[in-house]
Formats: sequence, structure tokens, C-alpha cells
Amino acid sequence: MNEVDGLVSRILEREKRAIARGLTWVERDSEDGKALVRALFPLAGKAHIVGITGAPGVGKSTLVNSLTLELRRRGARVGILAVDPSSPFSGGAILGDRIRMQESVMDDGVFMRSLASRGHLGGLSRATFGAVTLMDAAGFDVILIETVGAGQSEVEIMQLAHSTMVVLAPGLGDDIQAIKAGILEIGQIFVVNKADRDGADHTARAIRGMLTLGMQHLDWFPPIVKTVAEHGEGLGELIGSLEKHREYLSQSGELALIRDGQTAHVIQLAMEDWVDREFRRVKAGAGWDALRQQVASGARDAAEVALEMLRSLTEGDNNGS
Ligand SMILES: Nc1nc2c(ncn2[C@@H]2O[C@H](COP(=O)(O)OP(=O)(O)O)[C@@H](O)[C@H]2O)c(=O)[nH]1
Ligand SMILES: [Mg+2]
Repeated sequence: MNEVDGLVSRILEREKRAIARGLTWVERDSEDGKALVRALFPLAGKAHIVGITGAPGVGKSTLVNSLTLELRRRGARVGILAVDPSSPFSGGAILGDRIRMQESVMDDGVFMRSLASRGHLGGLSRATFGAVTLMDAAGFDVILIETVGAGQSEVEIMQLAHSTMVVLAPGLGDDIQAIKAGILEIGQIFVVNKADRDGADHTARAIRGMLTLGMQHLDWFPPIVKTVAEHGEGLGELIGSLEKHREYLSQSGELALIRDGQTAHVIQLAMEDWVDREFRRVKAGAGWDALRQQVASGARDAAEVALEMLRSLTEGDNNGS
């Protein structure tokens, strides 16, 4: 048994150290990490993947924390990913989140990991996809993805989720911010957290007003749930909404479509990896200089050369593994 296969079976045994190790491979995007994700993908597809997004300070991490406790109480195993596209390092906020979450959720049914952007954003959404696949295969029933930051990065990462909750808080003008960030479109459930504060009803009404503009025709109309994450209030209703949305996805066939899309994604990633690897090999080989000069001088077309390279590669013994 090679190292990847060995890790796969330990992950399926739900061994925490194996899960941690696999996530590190995935985060580094090593060859082993890529192979691991490919091997685990067929074993994934059971978890409910839930995105949690919203402006900093609205209470996302607190909500993840109390949601996790409530889900645990109901017997679900919970995987948590805190994704930070804005920071190239594990910054203070994320570190604080990590500590706070670990305090309350330390049993075997919970696994928490932070993913920070190390380079380009594509790498981060890829790492998130791999991490979700791994946690799913490891038997976590619910996977919560909290993203920090806003805009396109968030949208990209949230496309991995089956159900995305947009969290807002009263009194921050967040309703307006949400529209600006284009966040309204990606939410299937809206959470007005800090409902212990003045203005929660106003915020809820503002969201409802914005949602009714052009959303009546949809089969799923996003519910708006008020919570006090700090005291665990409103979680029953929130979990109910999540379950309903999951049911809706399943009934409507959207869940199967999402899985189809993810399968296509896995194949595309494998193809890109293969091309990447082989291109590096060709560049290191004899004949590269001549080829490069032919293209530079216009003697040959770049696409024609690329096609010839691909053809010669598929004739070899390269099977992409
Ligand atoms: N009053 C009140 N404060 C809350 C509630 N939930 C979270 N907070 C506080 O809001 C602040 C930001 O919370 P955090 O979870 O870090 O927000 P995040 O940046 O969205 O992850 C913290 O000081 C929390 O204690 C709530 O329901 N009510
Ligand atoms: Mg947070």
C-alpha cells in the first residue's frame, strides 16, 4: 500500500491525525495532496456543505461555534473550515477564532481547520475544495465554511457550498453593504445575528424588501432567521432552515447537479495538473530550446506546437497518476 492509499483508509477510519495530515497535504497542494483528493472524491458527497459569509464583526465565528454545539447535541459530526482570502498569513483574527472555537468543541465529532491565502486566490478555493472533499469522505455530516473578506473571492469559495448563509447584524448598515458586495445573490438563508440589539427587526425587513425585488419567481425563497449567537438563541430555527434547504436541493434535483459540477471540476483539475506536470517535463528536456526559438521567430505557431506536444505525451506512458 502506498502512502496515499494508507492515508485514505485511515481517513475513512476517521482518525483525527490522519485527517489533519491529509488537510496539510491538501493545503500544500503537493502531488500526494492532489492524489488524495482524487482518491477521496468518490467517497464524498454525503455531507451537507454550509457556507457562512458576511461582513467582519457580525458574529460569524460565534455563530459557527454555537451552531456546532447545537449540531453536536443532535448527534451530527461537524467539520469546520475558516477560510481567509484576504490575508496571506494566519492573521490575528483567524487565530483568535481558532482558539475560541477549540475551547468549546473539542470532542471527536468536531474537526476545525483554518485555511489562509498563501498566494493566489485560485489556490485557496482549490484548497477549500480539497478540504471539503476530505472532511466529507471522513464522515462529517455537516461542513461549515466560514469566509472572511468580501467580493469575488467569497463568491468563488461559496460556490462550493450547498447552502450559503449570509449573516448580518443590526445597526451597521450591513443591508446596504450586502448589496454592494453582491452578497445578496449568493445567500439561500439570511441570518440577522445580534438580535438582542436594537434594530434587528428593521434589518430583517430591509433584507426582505430587497429579496422581494425579483425573487418571487424562485422555488426557494430565502428565509430570514434572527439569532443571538452569543447565547445560542434562534439556532433551532436556523438548523430547521438548513434542513429544509437541503431537502429542497434534493427534491429539485439541484443536489445532483451540484455533484455533477464537482465531478467535472475534479476531472478538470486532474487534467490541468497533468498538463502542468508534463509541460514542466518538456521544458526541462532536450529540444526545448529549438522549439521555443521556432515559436519566437514565427516559424511555428504556438498552438500547433502545443498540440504536437500533447499528442506526443498521450502516446507515451503518461496516465496522469
Ligand atoms: N450582542 C451580541 N454580540 C455578539 C453576538 N454574536 C457575536 N457577538 C459579538 O460580536 C463580536 C464579533 O463576533 P465574531 O464571531 O468574531 O464575528 P465575525 O467577525 O463575523 O466572525 C464578538 O465580540 C462577539 O462576542 C450576538 O448574538 N449578540
Ligand atoms: Mg470570524
